[in-house]
Amino acid sequence: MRSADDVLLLIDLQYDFMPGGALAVAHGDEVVPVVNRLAQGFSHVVLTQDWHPAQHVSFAANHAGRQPFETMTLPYGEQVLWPTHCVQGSEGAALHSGLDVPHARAIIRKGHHADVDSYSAFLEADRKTPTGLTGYLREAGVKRVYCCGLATDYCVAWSALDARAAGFEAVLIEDASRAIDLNGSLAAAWEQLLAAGVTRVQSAEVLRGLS
Ligand code: VGL
Ligand code: ZN
Repeated sequence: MRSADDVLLLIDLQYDFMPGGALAVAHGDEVVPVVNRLAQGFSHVVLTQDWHPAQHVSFAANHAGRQPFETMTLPYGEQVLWPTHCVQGSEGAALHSGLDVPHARAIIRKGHHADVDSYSAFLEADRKTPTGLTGYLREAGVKRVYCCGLATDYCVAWSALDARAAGFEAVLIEDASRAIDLNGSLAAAWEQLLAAGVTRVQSAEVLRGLS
């Protein structure tokens, strides 16, 4: 079992990011058994849920004439316009029923402000509004955050980068994550992650206690 210094952060394991979902990540469902195994080794597990109001600014459908996967400039910067996904309370926003993490302590819902997106579990896309996760983890004595889930190049990467920025050690478990990979976003994300000091590991190393 991992020490109380460590948390496993399971990101956005929701139906809309699974094959057949509104914003499907290829092979996204393959991570479910992997994260279930990982979770057995952590006493502290936290989940996130992407959790948007129907009128959310990141939805292409809310911008006349715009298509999914185009980008648009918003007051806080560039925003990819996504298919409508993870609408609060919808089936697509529900966590995958194959997740086996009954001991998870908290679920952080993010992207709930209609006018700001939040890929990160720590800080919204305006780069100013905290979700509260930093304070929660600090109070719980966490030093190291193991990140995995969906999608590697968006919510997992941004969360790992913000974990580092908040002063935690950050580890991204590559094979417990899958990417969207839009216009080279996966390679760009890894470049940023490694430059920021995020450690790239495989689940087998974590399970063997080597990482
Ligand atoms: C995500 C795009 C939009 C993610 C969430 O979970 O990576 N990506 N909303
Ligand atoms: Zn979203």
